[in-house]
Amino acid sequence: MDGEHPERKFLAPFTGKPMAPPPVWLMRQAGRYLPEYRQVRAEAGGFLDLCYTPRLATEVTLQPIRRFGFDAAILFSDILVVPDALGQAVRFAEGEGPRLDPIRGVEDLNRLDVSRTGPKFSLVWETVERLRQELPQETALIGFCGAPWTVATYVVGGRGSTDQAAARTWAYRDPAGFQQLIDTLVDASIAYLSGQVEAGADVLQIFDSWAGSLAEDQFTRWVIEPTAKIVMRVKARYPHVPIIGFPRGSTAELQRFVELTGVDGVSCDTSCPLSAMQKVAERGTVAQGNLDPLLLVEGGSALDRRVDEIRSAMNGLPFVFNLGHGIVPETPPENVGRLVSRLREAV
Ligand code: 1CP
Repeated sequence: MDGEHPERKFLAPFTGKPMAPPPVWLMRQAGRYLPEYRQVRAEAGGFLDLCYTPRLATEVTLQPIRRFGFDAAILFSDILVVPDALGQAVRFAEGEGPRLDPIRGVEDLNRLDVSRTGPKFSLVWETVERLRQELPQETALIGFCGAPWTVATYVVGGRGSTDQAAARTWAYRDPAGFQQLIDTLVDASIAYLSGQVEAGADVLQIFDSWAGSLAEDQFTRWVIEPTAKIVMRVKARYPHVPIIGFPRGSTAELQRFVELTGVDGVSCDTSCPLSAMQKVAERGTVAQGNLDPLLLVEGGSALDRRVDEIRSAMNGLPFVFNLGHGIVPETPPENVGRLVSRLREAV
């Protein structure tokens, strides 16, 4: 990876080289906090129309790169493109989260069909191709998907929830049936990620936003095992492409997650102690994180202080600076500029 694109500083920590200052990108770096995003979003109509229109999805991916010069761009898409492409129509109502007609048991699984995903996945792959042509050579491009568990919580619940109860109870009631759903999502995710690599993605991230709601045995079966399958099968085809996992809310399981999934990097949420990030990085896995997104809303000297603390705690270790979760819409864009300058000041 280093050999292929030495100019992409983002890739250095994945070859075991710590960087000072560390590379930086921010989850949800494209989005509603940027006025230029809101303008394109209005032009696109629906949110998924934006994801499926390569010209517009490319434009919103590039917006934060132009403004802030992040070391990596992340493809603009959504984790719910996978169920949508599988045949479970996803709607985004204005001012509300996603809505899907829930799949509640094995009898509904025939509504999902991996062989149907091509047309919609191709639109996302076309965005990746355009991005690789338009991005500066030194900017890495991150492709992504949702982890099967987190995507399943929306497939089964039909919407976001605080406790993921619908998916958790199906998994207890009928583990064999729930396994079929997870296997379908594993297969679709591998196809989706592979196409992104073929189209030019340098790095992949797997978002498991709801990993933290599971008991230990359930975490092993529904978070670790499916993620390990995806990592193994994608790496068999593309051994040079680093994969970052994001098992949000699972600090206590971080080391086990890293060892058993085979990820090259792990994104750490805001509540993860810096000592835990150091431990992971000392053992050779890239740690990514974990500034509180609300500190980016607040800004000022409190933001500067914490940026300095995280940077110095991770100095000399394989590390990528990021937030602990996505940028919130209330974030003043100038605070993002302040963070990036602060991080890149002479170390
Ligand atoms: O109105 C709008 O413009 C929609 C807001 C929005 C955006 C900007 C949604 C709806 N998705 C996205 C883009 C997005 N989603 C990206 C793009 C790249 C970037 O980071 O800049 C990524 C990586 C995601 C991933 C995503 N979508 C996750 C995992 C990460 C996380 O935030 O935990 C999840 C859980 C989703 C589902 C989703 N999509 C959108 C919303 C509002 C939600 C959350 C729904 C809920 O649980 O209530």
